[in-house]
Amino acid sequence: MEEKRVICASCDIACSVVAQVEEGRVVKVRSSRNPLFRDNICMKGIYAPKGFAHPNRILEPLKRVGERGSGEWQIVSWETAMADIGERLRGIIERHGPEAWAVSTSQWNTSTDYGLGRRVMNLAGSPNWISGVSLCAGNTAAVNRMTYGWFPWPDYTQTNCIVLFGHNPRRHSWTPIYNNIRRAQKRGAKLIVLDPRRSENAELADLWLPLKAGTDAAMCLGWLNVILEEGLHDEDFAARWTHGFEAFRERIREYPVERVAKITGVDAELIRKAARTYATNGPSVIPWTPITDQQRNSTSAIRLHCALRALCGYLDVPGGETLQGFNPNIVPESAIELHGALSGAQRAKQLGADHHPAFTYRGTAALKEPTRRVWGHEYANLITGSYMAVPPAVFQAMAHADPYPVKAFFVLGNNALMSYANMHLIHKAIMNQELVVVHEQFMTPTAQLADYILPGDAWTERPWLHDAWGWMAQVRPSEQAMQPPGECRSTFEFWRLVAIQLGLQEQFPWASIEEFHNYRLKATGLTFEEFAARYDVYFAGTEKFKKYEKTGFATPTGKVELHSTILEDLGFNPLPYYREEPPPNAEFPLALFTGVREQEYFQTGHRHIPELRRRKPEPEMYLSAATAQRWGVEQDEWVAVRSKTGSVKLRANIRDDMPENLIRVPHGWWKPEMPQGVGKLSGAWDYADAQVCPDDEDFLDREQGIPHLKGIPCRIDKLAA
Ligand SMILES: Nc1nc2c(c(=O)[nH]1)N[C@H]1C(S)=C(S)[C@@H](COP(=O)(O)OP(=O)(O)OC[C@H]3O[C@@H](n4cnc5c(=O)[nH]c(N)nc54)[C@H](O)[C@@H]3O)O[C@H]1N2
Ligand SMILES: Nc1nc2c(c(=O)[nH]1)N[C@H]1C(S)=C(S)[C@@H](COP(=O)(O)OP(=O)(O)OC[C@H]3O[C@@H](n4cnc5c(=O)[nH]c(N)nc54)[C@H](O)[C@@H]3O)O[C@H]1N2
Ligand code: SF4
Ligand SMILES: [Mo]
Repeated sequence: MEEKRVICASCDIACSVVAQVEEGRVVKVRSSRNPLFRDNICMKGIYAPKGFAHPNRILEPLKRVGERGSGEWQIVSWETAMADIGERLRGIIERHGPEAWAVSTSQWNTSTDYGLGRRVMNLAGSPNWISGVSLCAGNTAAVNRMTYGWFPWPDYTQTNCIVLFGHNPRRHSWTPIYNNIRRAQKRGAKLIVLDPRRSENAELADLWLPLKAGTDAAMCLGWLNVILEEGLHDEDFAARWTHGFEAFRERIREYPVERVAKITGVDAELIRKAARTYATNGPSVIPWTPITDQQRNSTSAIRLHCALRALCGYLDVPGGETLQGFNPNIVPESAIELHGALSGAQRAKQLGADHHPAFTYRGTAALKEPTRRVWGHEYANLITGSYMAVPPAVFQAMAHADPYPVKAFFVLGNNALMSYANMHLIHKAIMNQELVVVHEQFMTPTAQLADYILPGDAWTERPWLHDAWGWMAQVRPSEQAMQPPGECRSTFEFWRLVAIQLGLQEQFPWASIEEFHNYRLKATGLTFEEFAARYDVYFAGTEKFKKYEKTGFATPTGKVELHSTILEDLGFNPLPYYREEPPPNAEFPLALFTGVREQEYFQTGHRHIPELRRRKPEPEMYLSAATAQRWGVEQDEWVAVRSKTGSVKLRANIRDDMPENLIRVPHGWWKPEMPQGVGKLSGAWDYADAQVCPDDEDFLDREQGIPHLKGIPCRIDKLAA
């Protein structure tokens, strides 16, 4: 038996693990013996080889032969598929301009396409790239950059206090973060959890603040009110290193604790106690949380997290939150992407940038010079969350040619139909395309609507360099453990072939993925093979703390922008604020949130793996006993949860961790065993939460245009037997 050191990509947290190989196939995945990674593995990683060897795996390129979504496919070669795709894409670009080509990718691609997709799009002239990272980490990275020029990583090893805004890592959900938190607690670090539900982490916390869903920004305003009024902040830092402190303080005065208690539903004294603990028991950390990525006050909430870190003196100090910069010995994805190649005229066409610019080219333009000054590159695309188009605007253009037509849609490692808000619009958008290309491992509901499905390889089947999402200055190698089955090929290969079709070979000079990795590692003097043999993890030797004392922050003012000059220039409120919820509504008196990730699956994936599916066969809504009683819902009864945009069928699970009038809707359910094709989509029309998530302006964050998934008005309807 042979062993290979690989990086798991069965979720997006990227554990370093070991693959055991017999007769050219991975038979088992176990945890690494390196003490840094030893405890990091979950059931999804363990069952990954079964998932990849499953008969549902797509092994050959498929060309649609019937109507779109008819489920009639013909097997073709990669060469035939790519020639036809190339010809049709060139035609669409000729007729409608390169902006008529949109691409949607996911977290997977932050680790597996290395920025090559953006490179090809930028060279071809399309600014319309979207991704799940607009709802998860990427947008937080972009808003952090707007405030202090980089996205910090918490120093779990030395922190004294961890604050989780909703975020709830468990043994089988983002295991490395779960382990980091538990180790810190064992050392004596305090844990503060803000969650409407008594979550697993709330159970283990020193303080639990059961706030109303969607009110995180208001809570932060309350904390800052306590901290500034009681003088618990770092005055020296505020004076020397922040821009707009006095105006910010005035804004904070508008949110006395009593007002915040009313908005959030949390006792005023508990709010004070938590704020004091954060400010005086430091260094404290607020690890990035997807919860505030998915709210209509997202930009304010994220900026308030930034302000808390900065004003309490926790930025770039041991035990606080570190601004690590680029690893100087590897070519960063931000440089591979060649954003400079996209003309000003094409940038200006980026969809959504006029109304919701925060993470678009327009919103990030003012960071170019400061980023070069401080971090040595003009573009810093951390977690690929900057320079994106706005998803709802892209779907609008695809469905209604508004403001111009988008006619080609490429989807890589992403179940786009189900992974944004308003599935009805996304469905219409996809049906209205001339060319839909999906690079996938499985016949997802999105793939069922494609013209071409190209079979993707898996993380055990390719050599890979993980650059920590550009977030930390570390690089980890992942060895290829086996050959991909059938005709499965990597995203690298996909983009190489697209580049050839668009006549861009010169700017895509790498014939193989190894050559490309060697190019990225050149400054280390090692080839990928040598690098992988030598390192489990490679840290860059940059200065560790308070680098800003030498360079300033990478913002237009060189300071932490509590008052954002960027937002001001874009015509938005430069100070954080709280936008009140719409008043309760007689038709939809309950609220729902999507989330509480399933420990057995990653997002919309993995339901085909029997060992995992047995553990959680059906999509479950959670509700409290009192809410169930009021709505006449029995345990295990199937009901419809309806919002103004649609409804989903779910099995009721009455739980004592749920507060009243709040419903949990699970994300991403479809059943691979159910009938495929238009109108059915393997149960996506029954279960997919994207149907109940609205995307009208009331439910979009103003600055970013991302949808509100935490606190959507809804009701419960009985299902006919
Ligand atoms: N409505 C709604 N939308 C959401 C969310 C929500 O709660 N509700 N959550 C948001 C969040 S937090 C996230 S992270 C995103 C996640 O959105 P995505 O990143 O799109 O995640 P998945 O749903 O897992 O879809 C990934 C797809 O890639 C395929 N795949 C896996 N590995 C590979 C590979 O190596 N190569 C290729 N070619 N394909 C691969 C899988 O089979 C799967 O179909 O969704 C966001 N969107
Ligand atoms: N096994 C497994 N692990 C995963 C994933 C998976 O699909 N499966 N997905 C991964 C991904 S991409 C992500 S983004 C993370 C997400 O993982 P988490 O960050 O843990 O998010 P959730 O599990 O969706 O919800 C966490 C908590 O948020 C609370 N909550 C709901 N609404 C609000 C609100 O408005 N404010 C606050 N403060 N809390 C609220 C819920 O009650 C819940 O307890 O999980 C990752 N880990
Ligand atoms: S938490 Fe599980 S699925 Fe995610 S990377 Fe680690 S082993 Fe893989
Ligand atoms: Mo996520």
